[in-house]
Amino acid sequence: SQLKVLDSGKRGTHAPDSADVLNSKDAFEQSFVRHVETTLARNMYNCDNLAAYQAASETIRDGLLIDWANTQQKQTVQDGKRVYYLSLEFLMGRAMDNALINLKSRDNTKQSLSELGFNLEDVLDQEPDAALGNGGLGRLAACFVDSLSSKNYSGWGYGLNYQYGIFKQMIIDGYQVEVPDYWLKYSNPWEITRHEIQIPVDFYGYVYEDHDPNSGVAKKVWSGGERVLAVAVDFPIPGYNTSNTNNLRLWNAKPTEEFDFTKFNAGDYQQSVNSQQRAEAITSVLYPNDNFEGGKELRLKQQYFWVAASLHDIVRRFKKNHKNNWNKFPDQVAIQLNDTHPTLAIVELQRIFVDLEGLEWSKAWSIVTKVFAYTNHTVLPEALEKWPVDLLGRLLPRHLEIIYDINFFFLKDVEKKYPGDRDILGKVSIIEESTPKQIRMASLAIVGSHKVNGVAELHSELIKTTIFRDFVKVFGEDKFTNVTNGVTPRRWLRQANPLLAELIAEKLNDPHYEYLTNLGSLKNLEKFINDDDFLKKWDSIKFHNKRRLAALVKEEVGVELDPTVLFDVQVKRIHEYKRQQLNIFAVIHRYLHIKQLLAQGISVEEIKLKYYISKASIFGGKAAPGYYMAKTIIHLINKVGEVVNNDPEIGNLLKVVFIPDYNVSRAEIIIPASDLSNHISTAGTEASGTSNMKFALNGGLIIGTVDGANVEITREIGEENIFLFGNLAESVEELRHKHIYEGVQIPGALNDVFNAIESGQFGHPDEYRALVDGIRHHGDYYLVTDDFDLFLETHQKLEKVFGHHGGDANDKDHLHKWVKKSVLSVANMGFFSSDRCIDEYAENIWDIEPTNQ
Ligand code: T68
Repeated sequence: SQLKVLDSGKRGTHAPDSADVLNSKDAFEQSFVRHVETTLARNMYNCDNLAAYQAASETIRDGLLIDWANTQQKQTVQDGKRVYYLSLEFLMGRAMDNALINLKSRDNTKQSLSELGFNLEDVLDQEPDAALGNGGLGRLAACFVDSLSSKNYSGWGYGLNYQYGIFKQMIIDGYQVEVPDYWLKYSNPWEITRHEIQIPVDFYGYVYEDHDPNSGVAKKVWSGGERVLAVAVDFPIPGYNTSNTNNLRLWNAKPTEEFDFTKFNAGDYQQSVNSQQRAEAITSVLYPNDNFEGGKELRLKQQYFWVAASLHDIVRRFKKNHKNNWNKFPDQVAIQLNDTHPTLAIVELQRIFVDLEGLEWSKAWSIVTKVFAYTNHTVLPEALEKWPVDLLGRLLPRHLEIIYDINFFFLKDVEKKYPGDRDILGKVSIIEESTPKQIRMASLAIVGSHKVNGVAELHSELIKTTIFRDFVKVFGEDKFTNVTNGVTPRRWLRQANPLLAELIAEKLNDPHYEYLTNLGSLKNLEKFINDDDFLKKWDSIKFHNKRRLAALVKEEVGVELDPTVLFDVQVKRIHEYKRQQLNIFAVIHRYLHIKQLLAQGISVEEIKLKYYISKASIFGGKAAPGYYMAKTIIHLINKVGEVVNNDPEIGNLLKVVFIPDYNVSRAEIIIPASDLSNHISTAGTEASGTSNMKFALNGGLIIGTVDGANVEITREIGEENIFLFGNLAESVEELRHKHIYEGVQIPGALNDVFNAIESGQFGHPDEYRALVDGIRHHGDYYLVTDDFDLFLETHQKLEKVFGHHGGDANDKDHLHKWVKKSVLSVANMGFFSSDRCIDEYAENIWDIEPTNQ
């Protein structure tokens, strides 16, 4: 059928109108063939799936670029306020299916490709993930740009175009092995390099004072020592059901043409080229730490490079329309800081105003603080950014002076409010008087912003009473607010779970899927809660999705999962605070108990009826390469899997798998297939969590602690539809204290688990020494012992609800207990759309309104 195109005279005709490629099969096919022949320089006879992906995405991109250009023009003419979302991570995943869905071009493309002899799913599967992020924070940024476009806001993302995204994870002998992710192996059809947009960024050097020859006024001049160019690379972000197409601008670092002639003339050609080569290193690799700060110089260089380029771009754009009418700047520009990573933007804008534009300090500062707002994503002390003063002073000497000045004026105000209170001055100072002295980036971000927000209610309350307590005293409560996270239903429902999205559209009588931008309408699903036919359909979609996941597991892990058993999932970055160890310890306990029952002569059938339903425990997630304890947890999960899965007595009663290389496209398969997912962080440690929302939106139930957004999910869907357990955040401090002063009490069930681990059942016990001893002898900081029995009890309870339906869709008990909870969850998840979230930012923080379309 590939020949059909060649026969039907589609070659050699003039280029089709780019907009038509989205809606007309003829136009798509013509463009596709043209891209195969010209862009790829291949021909239709040797066009494989990869080439088909490339030609198809070039074709879709052509369609996309028209909307993109029109949007940029319209926004420039309307000249309204724009928000800039500064994030060091954008975890976009694949672009093609998302573009097809948002542009409503999926059917046309599927049919066209089929006529050309290709299967859309296979073609989509060729695309590498754009994995320029670690976890929740990076994926949140990706959901936000989708919502900004879909809700017709004028909003750009700014970030870095890493050549290497988060590493690929392989599991070898049960250990994590990191492989570089060179995602740009083939040219990336979704990025447009703007060679004409090049912004010089300086590092190092020194500061001197210059005097205006006329006025004699002193002025600071920074003479940089190393110059790198920031080259813009743009990614169009299509909105759903709208032509509004915003821009995501990621920077590439390139050498300047400047050349070290002193070295060259001294005969050292190699050296003079070397320093130039170093430039590219700045945007070469994403730091693979989630909720941890390593304090590396190159990381600080990345931050300043990105922030300087973005701000100069923003200021340049402002000046085009408004010259130096700086009073208007806050009416035109809002900048959101995604965590403290872009905090230097505050300092850079102050420097631009004072040093380059000649504004008076306090005038400049009053503009700066109207522009910025800061989002906090963690209370974990090891994740709070601090930079040594001497490192920052060497890399950015002028910026260090400005930070000191900001701190000086700020502390003067604090002193006025709390005369003679040395204690509070030390606590809120931007400079930590430690050895070495450090700059507290969160303090700087708070002082330079007009709003500070947490990402779920509990978290936003916690930051006010713990890490930012003293700033609340200084600035008052109103500066601190909450915006509960959300996720985009386009990717996390329509794209990941097309069958469920379709059933919902049918039930809501919404053939154009308008509920995807109005997620509150899911509420109408409640009307069908007593419709057995509907419940059966609902359950059979889950079953279908479980088979899809089972096929992935078979392919990747070699283990056969029975899709009728409970799929019990925990996929997220591996971190002690997220407590994958609690989960795997409970799995070991279950295995040991089953073995004990079998040894007593109780049959598998009897165990299934009286003790445990059949289940598969499914894990996935990456550990930071330097995080030993997280890697130990991965190893234990894999070793337990080896033992359990190869135990001939166990059969489908229990399986344990670790899916390697958890990423966005794997999440799209795993999440819709979950019956139950784990969100079991130590209370008060998980700021929000966003996968909890994705699972619930796909009809999976949650077992979780009273932490992060679990609290609001419970409020929305009802406490009878979620399985909460564990100690509360308010008890954590006291329990930790007790562990230290009275010793850790190991519950009997957990002790059995530890004994089994120490007997060598899962490999040499030394492998797990740190993990077990951390609990037994080093204070059990994450309260595994306190929550272990509660976790087991909650499992007993929920497994009764799930029942033994064994995939039998006629099991009324399962249908009426579990599946109803599933439907009620989905029906009440409307609040967690990132559209709602973006509307809240727009109204309460950015003061912007949607553009006219
Ligand atoms: C996550 N943070 C929070 N950090 O842990 C999660 N950290 O609760 C929340 O839902 C999510 O942010 C969105 O708000 C992260 O993902 C990082 O990845 C990170 C990256 C670099 C440095 C520190």
